[in-house]
Amino acid sequence: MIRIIGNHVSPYARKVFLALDHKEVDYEIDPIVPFFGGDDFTRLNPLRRIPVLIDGDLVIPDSTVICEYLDDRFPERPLYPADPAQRARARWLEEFADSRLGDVMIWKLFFQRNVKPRVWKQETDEALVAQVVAQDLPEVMDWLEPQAPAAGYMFDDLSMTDLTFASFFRNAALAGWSLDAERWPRVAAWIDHVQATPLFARSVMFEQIMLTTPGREVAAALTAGGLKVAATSVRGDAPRRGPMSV
Ligand SMILES: N[C@@H](CCC(=O)N[C@@H](CS)C(=O)NCC(=O)O)C(=O)O
Repeated sequence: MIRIIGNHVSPYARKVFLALDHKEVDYEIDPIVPFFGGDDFTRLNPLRRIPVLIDGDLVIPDSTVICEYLDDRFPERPLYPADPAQRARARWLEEFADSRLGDVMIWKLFFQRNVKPRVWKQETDEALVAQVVAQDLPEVMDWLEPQAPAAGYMFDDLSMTDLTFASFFRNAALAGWSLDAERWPRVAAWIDHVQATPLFARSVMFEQIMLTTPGREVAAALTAGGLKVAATSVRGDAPRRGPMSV
């Protein structure tokens, strides 16, 4: 069975869970927090980042590479448009989200507000957060607003573009940022539409379990929620920074 190393708080791992759930593919999860991965985690992904997919002998890190693999391996209910031009645009938008929204919403905002105090027991740099909210986020949003669909999904059907952006905006919300629907109405309506799907709501349920359950009870809580949790884990003990950690 396919195994995913990662948990539903990560926007990158969430993308993969959403893709698997949309395609109704059976999988199990090793819900580690990446900083707590042990040596086996480093062997599987030298970048020490989640998600990592294991499918038999195949080990693949990186959310977009994984999602493209899943679309190739399970072509039912495709998550990338068939038309070449739309497909290229879907890939570009996903890359923009992974790198630029990742930079602003995850490495700056979510890291400062959530990861730093929780994992590293350090204070949030509020000056940096203020600069992100005043400058970086509006720049990103101003570019994104005319790209967003007038209604519904980005393309004819639900795609990785929708799931990816909804996933990053979820983390920005967890970090306390709320999207101004008057200033960026198209993006607001688009993200609301995707986040309101039962598919997305289910991922938020598991995210909340991760955020509110003591570590030793997480596996039981995720199982009770309907996930298959792997019998073994690449979890280690003390947290450590990876080669690309901020
Ligand atoms: N490009 C990667 C990025 C994955 C990523 O950065 N994951 C974060 C969690 S949100 C992580 O594992 N961080 C660990 C670290 O920074 O050391 C992907 O798309 O999967």
